[in-house]
Amino acid sequence: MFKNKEEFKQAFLEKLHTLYGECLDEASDLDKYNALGSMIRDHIAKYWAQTNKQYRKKEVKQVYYFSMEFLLGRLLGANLINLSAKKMCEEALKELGIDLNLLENIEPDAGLGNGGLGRLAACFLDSLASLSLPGHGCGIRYKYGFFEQRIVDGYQVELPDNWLRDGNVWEIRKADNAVEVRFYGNVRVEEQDGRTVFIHENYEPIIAVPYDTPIIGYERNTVNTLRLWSAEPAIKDFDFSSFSRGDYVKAVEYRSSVESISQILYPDESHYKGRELRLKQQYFFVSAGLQCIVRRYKKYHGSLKCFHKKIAIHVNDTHPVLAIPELMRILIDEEGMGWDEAWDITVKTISYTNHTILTEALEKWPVDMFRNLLPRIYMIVHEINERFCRELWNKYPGDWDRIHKMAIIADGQVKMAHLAIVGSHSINGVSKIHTEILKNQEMKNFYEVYPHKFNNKTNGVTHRRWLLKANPALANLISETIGANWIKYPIDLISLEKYRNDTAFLDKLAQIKQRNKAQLAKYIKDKYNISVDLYSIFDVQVKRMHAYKRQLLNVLHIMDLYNRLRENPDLDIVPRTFIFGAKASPSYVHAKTTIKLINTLASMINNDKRIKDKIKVIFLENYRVTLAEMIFPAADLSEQISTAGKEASGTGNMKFMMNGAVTIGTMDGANIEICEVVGRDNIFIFGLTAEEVANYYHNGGYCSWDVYAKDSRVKTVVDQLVNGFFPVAGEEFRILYDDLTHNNDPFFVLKDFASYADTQLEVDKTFRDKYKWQKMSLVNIAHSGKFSSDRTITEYATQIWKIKPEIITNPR
Ligand code: GPQ
Repeated sequence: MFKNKEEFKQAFLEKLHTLYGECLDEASDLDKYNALGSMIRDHIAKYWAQTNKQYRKKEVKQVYYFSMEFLLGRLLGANLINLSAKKMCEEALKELGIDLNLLENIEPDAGLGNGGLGRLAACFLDSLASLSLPGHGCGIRYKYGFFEQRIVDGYQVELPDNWLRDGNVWEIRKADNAVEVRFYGNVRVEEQDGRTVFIHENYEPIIAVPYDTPIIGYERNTVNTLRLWSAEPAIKDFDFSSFSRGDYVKAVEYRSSVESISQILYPDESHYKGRELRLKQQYFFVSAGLQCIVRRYKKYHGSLKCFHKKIAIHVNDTHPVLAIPELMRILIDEEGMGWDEAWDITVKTISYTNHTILTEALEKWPVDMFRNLLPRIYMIVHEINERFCRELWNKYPGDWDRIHKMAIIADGQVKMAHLAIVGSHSINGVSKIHTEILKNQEMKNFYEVYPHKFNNKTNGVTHRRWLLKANPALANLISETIGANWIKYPIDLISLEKYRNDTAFLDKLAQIKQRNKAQLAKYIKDKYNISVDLYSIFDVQVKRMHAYKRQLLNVLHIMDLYNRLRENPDLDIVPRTFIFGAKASPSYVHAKTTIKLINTLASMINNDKRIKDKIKVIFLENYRVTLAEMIFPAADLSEQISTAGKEASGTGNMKFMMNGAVTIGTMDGANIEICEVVGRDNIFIFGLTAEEVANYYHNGGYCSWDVYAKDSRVKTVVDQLVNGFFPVAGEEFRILYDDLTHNNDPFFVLKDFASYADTQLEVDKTFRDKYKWQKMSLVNIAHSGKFSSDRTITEYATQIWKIKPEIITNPR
């Protein structure tokens, strides 16, 4: 980035001058952070321009990843690494008396996502740029990101995440590229020169303004773009017509109703709630994004006839699926294309990823709401549905039931997943098992009609953030041992396999893990004043709080262990530190109650002198990307214990593995593929299989009460939820008790309890054999290359998007 430290220091001091008119000793940490960020932006500007210029000049095909969420986390550290400037920057700043680490900690997380789905999008952007692939992100610039979680008296309390308060040094507002998005109103149909035209009138116009963030590839010249849209009133300041009529209040209301569109990220993960504002958000960014892509394409190509040959649009779950009717609208209404040609282009342009089979996540918008908000788009969806149903009728004459089930519009609802399947050329699941479930169960009818559209793309995570950045000590050891090629070709990590019996190497691995554990322990001590045993097993479950992810299974097992310890304080166990991190959706009672349960249990256990500190329970508040970067490197055991068939893939499982944690998990999502590569000996598998679970769901035969009645350990811990064991809790945990017993335990927590507890005993036994454990850890790291998002993105690029790497030359 700079030739030498001297040059860097000079530039840094100048930056402080020009930005703030300050000398170093007057500058605040925030100013210093901004100066450094601004320097990086200056530096990459010419690469950014060169990237765009080359894409344009060579007319390379580009992909746009449309997503409601991009969970980026912090950018400073990641950018410095990708620019290979971290070391120099760190040293130069040090000479100025500045701690780079301290500046990194100034940056708020860009928390524009809920969890796995949003973080996957962020990993994909990193891999696209690092593989020199022409691919960009398109989303919403939420003013408030995912809420900040505080724990008060054991309860989750949500605070607004005002992440833009101190500005955002990475983004550039591009007011010139603003576009108009239209809501409400009505459609007038007219015949003009023998053609039917559709005129959308009396609509409410909204201005979409883009903010661009550079996405820097690792040791490449590539700088791609993440474009996030912000909603602004169409008429500057107030709606002057209302204003001049003296309707001041109405004018202000209009303004705030417009701004509300990009105000807040909805905190409901994998859960659909038919809110109009959410539908508005979806159309808002999809329409803005598409208009902007089409406008640029037309500028250089004139006609849109070959649009799909140069542009691919990927929709991340169904949230951006309005891209299908919106592209149809642009092609037909604005370009005057006929339906069939427009449809052909649209289907060839769009591809779709499904991220869950949970029915409560399926988006189904009420027809009335949809038609009222998006009258022209509704007409198009209606027409797509008519044509699709006709096609089905020809294929399945008389099979009303099937056609009704498959229709895009039925029972007063618009079914977004159906629209996504019909209007795209590729539908993928996110792990092998998930794709099989889609093909053979959830979307069976559609698979029968469009078998060629379905394919699997097992998820991956960027090893640059999750290993190189998060765990520099391990990354260094790996590079010293097998060379640094793995950073560009993560599959090379497999070379580590040959050290599996090298005790000297295994000792080095163990030392690094120990230091990472000490670092997390220090954080825990500083923040919660709890001391944890550095030689205990760090047993970690961090992810969104959900019934299907079964944090409750983990908790019930801890309660059982605690019971055994109280009976026998000398019980021979390896000490354990159970670590949780999880945010619950603010309205999800089961999830919030589980958080309260964990915290209640934690304070009981952590203060119980009788058990001699053998176990501790820690709930880490406000789990987010930045905290995750400290947690994964410190974990010994990775908890991936969802009900089999429910977790589409999981990606935390991959981050743990990459950092040498061993998995205890069910045969679910990507756990199955992790098991495949590391082998049964290097993972702890327990519980029902997806098939067994599906069988119980379809044919019955599971009675949780029987398990409760027969297994005394289960009965004891389940009873403890309501029998006064938690003295101050009263009836608080009754809903968990009821769910497990009277509601027949929908996620098979009790059914899997025995198998889980037995497997935990095996974990305990294995951990005592130091080298055995370290070897398992090593094997996990060595095989984690497959789970780099570089592998995933290469598959998307070659098999779905048909895009090729474009090496960006050095700009002048
Ligand atoms: N996922 Cl539908 C989310 O994070 N949010 C969602 O709204 C939906 C799915 C997750 C899914 O639960 C995980 O199993 C996946 O690993 C992840 O998406 C990425 O595919």
